[in-house]
Amino acid sequence: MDLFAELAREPSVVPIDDGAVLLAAHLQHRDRALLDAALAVLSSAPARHMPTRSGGRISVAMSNCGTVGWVSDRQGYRYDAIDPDSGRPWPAMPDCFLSLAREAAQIAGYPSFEPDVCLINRYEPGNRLGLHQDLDEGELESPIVSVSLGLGALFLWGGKLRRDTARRIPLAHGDVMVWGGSTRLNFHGVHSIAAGHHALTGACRYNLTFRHCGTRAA
Ligand SMILES: O=C(O)CCC(=O)C(=O)O
Ligand SMILES: [Mn+2]
Repeated sequence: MDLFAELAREPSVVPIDDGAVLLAAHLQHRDRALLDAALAVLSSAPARHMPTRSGGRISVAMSNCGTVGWVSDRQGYRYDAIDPDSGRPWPAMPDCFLSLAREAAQIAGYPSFEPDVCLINRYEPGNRLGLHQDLDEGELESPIVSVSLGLGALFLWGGKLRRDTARRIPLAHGDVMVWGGSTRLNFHGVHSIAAGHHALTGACRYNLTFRHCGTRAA
């Protein structure tokens, strides 16, 4: 799909589940500024394949901005105010990230969302994210706001239990998924990314996942 075809997509709000909506084609002309801001963050805190407790590496390359960042290592998952690769605080959250996340949450019915962390995921073809719950945050009242840039993806939207059948929801450049309330802890994931080229991002997909972590950082 070329850039002009994508810009021609009409924004729409698609109900997905109780508390979960897809803001399709929501970014419109803001995509380049968001991508530039993400790349600026990554130039000071490069995306990396974080180690896992079991000794492997996460398939998706990740980094963060905000007052804390989500990290994985041999000790497990947690939020930390310091980037373990640099020993420095994570880069500040860019203003255009904050305003977009607040706006998307508001449209989805979460008017007081104040993200303090944005996890930046960089997917290359073949990268995937297995079914998981976002449950490392200090409070679970706030929603998750998840922005897609670049190559398309099949988002797996599961249920309360890992074994629940997951729907496959196609996500395109400019789409924003928001979930919270009674589905805040639903299992979700991303199917292996297909090869392709995107006019703005080349052969990759970026995902910005905004969360409110609160006081649980180490
Ligand atoms: O890449 C996505 O669309 C989802 C990312 C996600 O679920 C996460 O980072 O926890
Ligand atoms: Mn997640």
